[in-house]
Amino acid sequence: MTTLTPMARLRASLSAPTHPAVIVGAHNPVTAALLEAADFDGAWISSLEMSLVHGLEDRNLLGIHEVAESIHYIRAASRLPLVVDADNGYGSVHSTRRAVREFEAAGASAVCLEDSTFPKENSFIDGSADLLDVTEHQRRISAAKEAQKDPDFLVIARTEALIRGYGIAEAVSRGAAYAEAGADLVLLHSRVPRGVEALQAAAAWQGGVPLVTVPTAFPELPPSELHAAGFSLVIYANQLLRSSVRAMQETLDKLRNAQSVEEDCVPMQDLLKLAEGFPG
Ligand code: SPV
Ligand code: MG
Repeated sequence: MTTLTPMARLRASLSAPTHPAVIVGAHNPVTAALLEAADFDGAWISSLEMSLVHGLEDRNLLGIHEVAESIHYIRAASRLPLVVDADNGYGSVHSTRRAVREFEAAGASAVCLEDSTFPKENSFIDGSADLLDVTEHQRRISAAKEAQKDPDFLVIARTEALIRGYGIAEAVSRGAAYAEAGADLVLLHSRVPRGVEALQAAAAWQGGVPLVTVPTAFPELPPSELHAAGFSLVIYANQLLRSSVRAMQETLDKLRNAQSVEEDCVPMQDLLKLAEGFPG
């Protein structure tokens, strides 16, 4: 059994020579326990997934305390490294600082901070959210680094420059500015199909810190290929919620038609076994 802390494990998994660290969105303790059993490198606590399971849109509506409480329950059920999507730091340097303190205390191993204005919008919505001034996001990144307690805690700086149509040069220069401000990793988020833009941005990257990608729009590129293109961390942000919604819809259709769904369900014993790993 490993004796490394979740934070140290995450750091170690980022420097594997031939493959990236791969983490997956976990929106509750059950999904985190499944990820741990399946031997992933960590869980992504996604703002989209967490907003949806709280019955909210992904628009900065979740509060710091609500996210911290969710981290607390997930941490109690799992030793996985937890990378928390902290949106834009909830709107200010002060709220960023508080979020990092609360999230680390609740069990987070890393936070991701994006340069969107408040209120943010999900990256797959063509809305009115724009980019923060570079210097303001640099101040939030620095504040996050100052607020962390454990030296192994990681701060990922994310730019929405590609998402909002500002182009590769702007994304790369923003990423470099955030690395200068202290970010441990940089995420140049893109939703252009086949990873065309993400791969070009990675090829242009000279910011000196490792790159992160969220391949929602280019799922056909396997982690090995993304690693070869320069990405050290790959985040499958929402696949477990999306696949479980599909499974629930299919089960509901069958129940509505009085068909058996037993073959589609894990046995009751599997649920009870999962619960054995949770705090008593
Ligand atoms: C999330 O999972 O909340 C993310 C990734 O931030 S995205 O949905 O692409 O914005
Ligand atoms: Mg998000």
